[in-house]
Amino acid sequence: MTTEDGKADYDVLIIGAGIAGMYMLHRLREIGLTTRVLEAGTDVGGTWYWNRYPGARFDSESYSYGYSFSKELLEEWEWSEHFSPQPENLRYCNFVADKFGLRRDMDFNSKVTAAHFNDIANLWTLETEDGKHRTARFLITAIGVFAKPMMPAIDGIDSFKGEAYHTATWPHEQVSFEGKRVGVIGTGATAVQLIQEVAKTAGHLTVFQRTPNWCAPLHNRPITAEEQKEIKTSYEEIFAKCRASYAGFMHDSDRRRALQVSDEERQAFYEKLYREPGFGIWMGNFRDMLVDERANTTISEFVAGKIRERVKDPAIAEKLVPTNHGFGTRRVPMETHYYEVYNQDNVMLVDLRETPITRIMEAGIETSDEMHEFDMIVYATGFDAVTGGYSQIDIRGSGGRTLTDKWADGVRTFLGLQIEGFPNMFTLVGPHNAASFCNIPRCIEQNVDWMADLMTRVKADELNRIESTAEAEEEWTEHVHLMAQRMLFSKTNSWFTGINSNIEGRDQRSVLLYAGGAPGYRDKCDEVAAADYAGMILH
Ligand code: NA7
Repeated sequence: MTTEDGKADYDVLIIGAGIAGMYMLHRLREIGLTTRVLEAGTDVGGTWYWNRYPGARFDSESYSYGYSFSKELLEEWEWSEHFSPQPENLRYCNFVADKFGLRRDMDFNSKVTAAHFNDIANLWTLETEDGKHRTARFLITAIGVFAKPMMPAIDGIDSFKGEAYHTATWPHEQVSFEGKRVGVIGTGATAVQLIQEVAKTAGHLTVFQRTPNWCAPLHNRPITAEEQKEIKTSYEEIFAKCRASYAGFMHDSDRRRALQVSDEERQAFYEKLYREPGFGIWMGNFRDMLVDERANTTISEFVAGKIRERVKDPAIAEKLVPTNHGFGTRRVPMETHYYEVYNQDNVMLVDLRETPITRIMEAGIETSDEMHEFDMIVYATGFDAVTGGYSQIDIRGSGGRTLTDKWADGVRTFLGLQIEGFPNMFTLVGPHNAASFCNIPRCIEQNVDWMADLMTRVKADELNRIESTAEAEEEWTEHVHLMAQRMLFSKTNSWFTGINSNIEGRDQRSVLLYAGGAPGYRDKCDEVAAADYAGMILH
């Protein structure tokens, strides 16, 4: 593993100490590769480190979310709720880091600003914000899909004099809403979790909604002692179920088509799904629900009915019913009494389609018809999702070509794990990777295990350079596009399709996610490995 001009600092540098970076480090250590993780935060946890806003929790069953690789870990750790809250999730990440001694190979407060590949020496040089440089033969990004929070592009945003927070950079100290006038911008999965909490204690809460989403009940509850025992003995089945499912969840689609059954049967099935915990209503629904518009309309109408039942004021209920997309074609926010919040006297819904925000001022938010004064504004405005984490690092591959330039006309990858022209760089949970649309840890483990096999080969054969061919990239990218085309989500605007109103030029849909399902994706990765990494050149 030496280079022409000496030895690289490490065999592998990993960016990110979240679920993916932690497990990748663990596997590379086992292989005996020197590895360093660079993390912008002050500790491990990734998503669960940054997104500390009240209400943040899993939408996956807790026991289907944790790592599966260590029997001992599964035995030792106990989740307290079926859908665990952020503080516990972060404790879990810390528990794993302690158990496997991960921190000794991690540098915190080390935000990577640049990563340049040297074609002659075949190594990557990474620069961090503090000006330090580190080199490695291989670079593995483990930055997730939500690495770059987005503030809304609204005039006067810096002039507000009260407290202001973005949900993804939430303070480590307790934030109190008690008696305050709070404004929340956004109604995505994050906002829905947060709003339920703020409404409990705020003096007054104003929600600024631009696009209503189809939310579904989470039905969270504590795990009883009996259930705990049951969970411990059924981990194998739980993970097998996730492994067989389209997106790594404990829910997989029903084999029937929506219109194949009678109206009564369909209605009864929807009622059952609505009563059940978790993503069943999204991932365990009729098989054609996310691909056939007629099937999709039936579930949309059902959920619209539920919203109208739950929200007392019919005018407010109508504002909360989505009109421009069908159920499940954007990320389904999971909720606990979310709709009932709008029955409270201290909560007001502002529909930005009727009265858009004109600017933010010292005292609050001005819309086209009113000035709303606040003590606190919370921006639940999401992320520059999927690719944003890459664009904020100056990544240059072979011949100094930037990744921004490479992806200027659209994302292209091989398996969502490598990019032609960027040798020795691998993207865990990258765009076009099944992990970007998955119960993420399940797909992370697949990504990492596959990488670990490749790195075992690197070590055994003393490989210096691995790159994907342009043909392999072309073929995979075409396949990803084909898979996306059949899904209804590709016809709607959301982070799934790369739309972001806060970034100039991001008003055209693109294909970022792999919609072919996790099992098919795993098979394809295994095929590539079995064919001696067909599509990649190993030197
Ligand atoms: P999302 O799902 O991207 O939601 C962002 C929300 O913020 C959404 O309601 C947006 O409305 C709204 N938004 C964004 N910019 C503005 C401006 N400028 N004005 C008004 N409203 C705005 O992000 P989340 O954090 O909720 O969820 C991201 C993922 O994290 C989620 O899918 C989970 O997988 C975990 P819009 O819909 O664009 O009209």
